[in-house]
Amino acid sequence: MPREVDLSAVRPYADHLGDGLVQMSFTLPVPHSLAARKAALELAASMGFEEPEVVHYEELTEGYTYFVMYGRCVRTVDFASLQGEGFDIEYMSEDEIERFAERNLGRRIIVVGASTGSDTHSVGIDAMLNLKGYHGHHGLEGYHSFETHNLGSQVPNSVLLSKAIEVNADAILVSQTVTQQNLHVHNLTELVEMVEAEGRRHQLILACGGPRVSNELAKELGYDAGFSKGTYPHHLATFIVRELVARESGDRVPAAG
Ligand code: B12
Repeated sequence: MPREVDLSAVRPYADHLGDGLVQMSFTLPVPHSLAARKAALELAASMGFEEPEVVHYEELTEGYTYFVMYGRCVRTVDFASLQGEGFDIEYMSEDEIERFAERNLGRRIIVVGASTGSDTHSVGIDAMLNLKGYHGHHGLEGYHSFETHNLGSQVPNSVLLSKAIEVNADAILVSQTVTQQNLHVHNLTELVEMVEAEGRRHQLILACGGPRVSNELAKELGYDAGFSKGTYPHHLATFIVRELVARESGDRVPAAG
């Protein structure tokens, strides 16, 4: 019989429940040496890990050492208090999305997407929109219920918005990867301001994504939803079809996480 988990005091699991064992890896900008190994052990201890252990370390490049370590985490988190907060959404499968859209909208959903501003990272938006998709889940281009326009990377917000207006889009999708000097916040905010200035905010779904974008940040900046690492196209598609149907029927649905 598996032991019952105390959900009010959860800690990492490795060999047995509650052992707190964590594997971690990092690089220190110091030459590969015994002193480097000692430094990694001290650092892990000061992070709060008990019984830290270096299981592997090697020179990454001259003057840099890469470590793989184990440590015992003695802290816990109260998972019970985080449940029932509406964090988790039940996503539909691709087939379910197609049927839901067909039944409730009966038309194709037009989406326009890009990686905006000076950001050249296109893999995120391609993962969402292009046929080849991501991890075996093809992008919205492969859905019958979606018409997609992927403008690529380094797209000015003005160009993205013009395209959305030209094709009468239902949703604008933005990807932001570079966060240095809060560039993502600047780009994302500029687009919302432009959409609002054009008086189009109420007729467009605005969604953004990227490794450092969260649903909370997106909402703060005036978007309907934000998506981060681990997002698959059907997560985005579920959000869009539900949101559109809710808007068209005058109801509200919970936003995606
Ligand atoms: C590939 C890559 C590049 C390629 C990009 C090629 C391309 N065509 O995209 C090249 C070599 C061009 C590049 C350039 C640069 N890069 Co780069 N790059 C990467 C790298 C290795 C992988 C990024 C990636 O493709 N991830 C895979 C995709 C699938 O993940 P993702 O973007 O997170 O997308 C997922 C989610 O976030 C979400 N998502 C993303 N967008 C969207 C949008 C919507 C609407 C939705 C719903 C979901 C969603 O869904 C996706 C799937 O789950 C990362 C490091 C890393 N390992 O992550 C650095 C990294 C992103 N790059 C970085 C940097 C700094 C740069 C440069 C500035 C370097 C330089 N000094 O020149 C330049 C960028 C210049 C510019 N003007 O933008 C930094 C960013 C640091 C930061 N936080 O600001 C990183 C983190 C590397 C690092 N550790 O320093 N890079």
